[in-house]
Amino acid sequence: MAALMEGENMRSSRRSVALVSLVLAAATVLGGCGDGETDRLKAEDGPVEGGNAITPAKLTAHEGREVEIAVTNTAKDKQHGFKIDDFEVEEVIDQGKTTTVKFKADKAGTFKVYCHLHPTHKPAELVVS
Ligand SMILES: [Cu+2]
Repeated sequence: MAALMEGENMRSSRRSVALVSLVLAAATVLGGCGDGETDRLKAEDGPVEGGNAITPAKLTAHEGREVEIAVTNTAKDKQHGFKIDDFEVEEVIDQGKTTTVKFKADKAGTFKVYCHLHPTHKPAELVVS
């Protein structure tokens, strides 16, 4: 019985060592590349006064960075889309849910951010500079 338990402890401590090495290796890789910065943004997609809109109307990001936009569909009754052609972003978000889209802002400019499900849904713009 004692021997069994000892064996179990050995195994779990070896597993911890392996886990720590893995975390250290990951930290080294991530810390090693200088352009690993991420712009984290939030947007809402759904009903506003007079219709539907993606807000804020202007989202900004830095050229060359990874971008994460947490998009919340604020509608109670239907799905909305979130699309940015230039960065191949296309999502359909269920009502009340938040989806995080990720892409690399690898070019500068002003890009249309829109709902591809509803043509009258007011778009926003993404400015990368
Ligand atoms: Cu929509």
